[in-house]
Amino acid sequence: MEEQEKRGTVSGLETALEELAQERYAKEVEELTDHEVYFCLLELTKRVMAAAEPIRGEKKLYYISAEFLIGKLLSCNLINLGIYDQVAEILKNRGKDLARIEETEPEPSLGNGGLGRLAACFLDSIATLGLPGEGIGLNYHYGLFRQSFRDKLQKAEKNEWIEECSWLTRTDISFEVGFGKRKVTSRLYDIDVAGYHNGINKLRLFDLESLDEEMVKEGIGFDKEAVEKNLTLFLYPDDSDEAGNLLRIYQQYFMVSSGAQFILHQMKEQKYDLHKLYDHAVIQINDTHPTMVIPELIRLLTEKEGFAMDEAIRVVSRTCAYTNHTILAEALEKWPLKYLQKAVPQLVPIIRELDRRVKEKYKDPRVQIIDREDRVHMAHIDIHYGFSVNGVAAIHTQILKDTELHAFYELYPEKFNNKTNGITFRRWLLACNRELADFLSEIIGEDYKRDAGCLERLLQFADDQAVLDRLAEIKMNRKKELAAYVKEAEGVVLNPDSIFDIQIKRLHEYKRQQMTALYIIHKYLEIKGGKRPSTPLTFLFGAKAAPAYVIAQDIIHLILVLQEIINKDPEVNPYMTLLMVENYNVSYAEKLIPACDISEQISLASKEASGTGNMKFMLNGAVTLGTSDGANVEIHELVGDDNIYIFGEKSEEVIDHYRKADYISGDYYQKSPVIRSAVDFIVSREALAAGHEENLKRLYNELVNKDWFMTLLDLEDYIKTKDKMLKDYEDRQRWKKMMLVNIARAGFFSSDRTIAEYNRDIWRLK
Ligand code: 26V
Repeated sequence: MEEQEKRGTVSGLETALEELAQERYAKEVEELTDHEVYFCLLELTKRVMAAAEPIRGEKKLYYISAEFLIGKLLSCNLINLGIYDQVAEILKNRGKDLARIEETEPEPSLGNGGLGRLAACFLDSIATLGLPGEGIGLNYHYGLFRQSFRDKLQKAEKNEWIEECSWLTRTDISFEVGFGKRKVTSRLYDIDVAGYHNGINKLRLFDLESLDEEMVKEGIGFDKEAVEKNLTLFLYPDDSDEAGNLLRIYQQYFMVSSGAQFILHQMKEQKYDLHKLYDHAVIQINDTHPTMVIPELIRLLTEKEGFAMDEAIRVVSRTCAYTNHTILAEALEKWPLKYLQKAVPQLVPIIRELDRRVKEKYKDPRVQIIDREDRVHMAHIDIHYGFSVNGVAAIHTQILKDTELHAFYELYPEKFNNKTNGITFRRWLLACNRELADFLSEIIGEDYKRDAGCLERLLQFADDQAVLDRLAEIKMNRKKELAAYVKEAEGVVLNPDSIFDIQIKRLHEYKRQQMTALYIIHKYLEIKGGKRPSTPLTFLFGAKAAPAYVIAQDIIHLILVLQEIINKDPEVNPYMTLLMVENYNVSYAEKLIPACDISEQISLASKEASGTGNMKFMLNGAVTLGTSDGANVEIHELVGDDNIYIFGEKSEEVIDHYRKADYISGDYYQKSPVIRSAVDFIVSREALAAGHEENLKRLYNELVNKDWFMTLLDLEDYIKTKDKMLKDYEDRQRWKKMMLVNIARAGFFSSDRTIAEYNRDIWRLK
């Protein structure tokens, strides 16, 4: 700590910065461009972290995940190291603005959405709690694609994020990874993870030594067969064909084989007995993508360490734990055995042996690893050969136990547990809404930064006019800042006096962005008919869609068509604005969330395992409009009926509809004139004039004839509930109180709480 304080002195940092400016650019700090200052600060921060104490312990967690959506790192690292204010001050004295400098940092896009961002929040909390834990993943050079809109359609391009200076540090650790007869080399790169006023852990990212960036030609296209050159180019390449599927298996094996070898290497370095691996290592398997770590560890122990099969299985089973993040059937990985045979033939005998043992013990076909069609159910490997299975919100874990994984729950009730997700308050409050964080410190003290439960102290001020007004003022400031940014980035003017209604998340039918679009059409038709909202409305979307997901592309198209129609219409645009921001990512979320009034969390009940955006919005004083799904259920319990807007069918009813196959969207369409006119607008003359017939008709047909995620089922209730919410917004006093209660009750969703629970129930690190 003393050391940290010394490093933190203004003069120490100032001298170091001056020296770096000279070393790298032979310039004074004042003369540097913002991007050059960023490079100097990056180097400075890396040095501070390299000099700090690593977190140590007798037992270490390995959080293995195909995604770590870490976001920009500069400001969060400075905050966690306790030197943000000093650095900002030094820069200010030299005419530099830290916020502008942060803008020049490229964002690594090493994740798709919630699952990857959760892994990043967890790394922050693990280090903050002083627990020895490392992330293990892949260093994708182009990560998830960069999104742009052309002709009102999504275009995907590569996202180049690795610059000459980056947070990555190349190590001299490398491993051989074999795919049958082919062999490649994996190289380890590290990124330091600083805990909040605590020690340092590491994120370990493996990279393909023989990667060929030149392979990427148009957009995100590349030769999928050339595994020796392409493995760490992109995150989750398009898996709509066999080559894409095989590539995912290659990628996953590359990650787990490197990870397993690395873990055993670390254990041996410490001279630990591998027969007691579970006393020194716990491996948390983040969804099924890293499942092959189980057979791979068994292979390494039997082939290289002289273990008998029984013993290897016993040791590995006591070391690995599995987190389930979805019940969507199409997202549960099942690899055809013949693909595994082609990509990783060395694992097939082990997987067959694991399956044989299951079949010997249990006759129920639902729990077998290899099914009758010779598909390998990855989650089943995790459940049989891991010691813990957890869901990510109370309702999600309950559904796993009652339905999706019921047969497993009957076999192993003791393995099942819930760990409701959380978010790191460092990024999602201290960094993205400093003014709110400072105001909270002023009235309730700083304790909430270490113990998020202390936010409840805010409740004492529920009737304090000055506090309520100040919360509203801070919200207004964020809305103005967002409006300024959006004007610059997208060329669209937002009115900060309007209600900001925001839906930001991956595009998927189950999340039902199409339902918000139908509401917007409904409002548009009302305004055209002369019924104007008393407060103007701003609808903001951010969403990337998987390139091969056709209906998701159509939904984006519809939103962009509506955007043009609405924003161009002088009869409508004083009352309503619509914008889908380009390339929604973590950095954009950090601007959008603090500016939000209405947080849209409207997934079909039972389908969203947890959601974590819902927590970020709540923490920043937005009010949730949501279904009884995922963590919304727990938000509802915490804030009470008066401070949230819940609508729609409950999960039991939805699950029942699926079981009976009795939902017919056409009936809802026929029955309700409100629904019909909103849906019909999709293929109206106006919409077709602005958009493409093929996309719009396909979407229309999907909604009327299929609607697998039951949009029309909940649409009327959604309209009714949202209209009530808009009316309540007019009662400014009431709304400000709702903001306050939401912030005050958000403490439960700190990922520090989640990680403390993982440690208490699963990892037992100390
Ligand atoms: C994956 C796929 C793959 C292809 C087909 C469609 C599809 C749909 C969903 C997924 C999700 C995979 C797992 C995942 O990202 N789950 C998310 O995990 C978050 C962190 O626990 C949680 O908050 C989200 O509710 C959950 O969707």
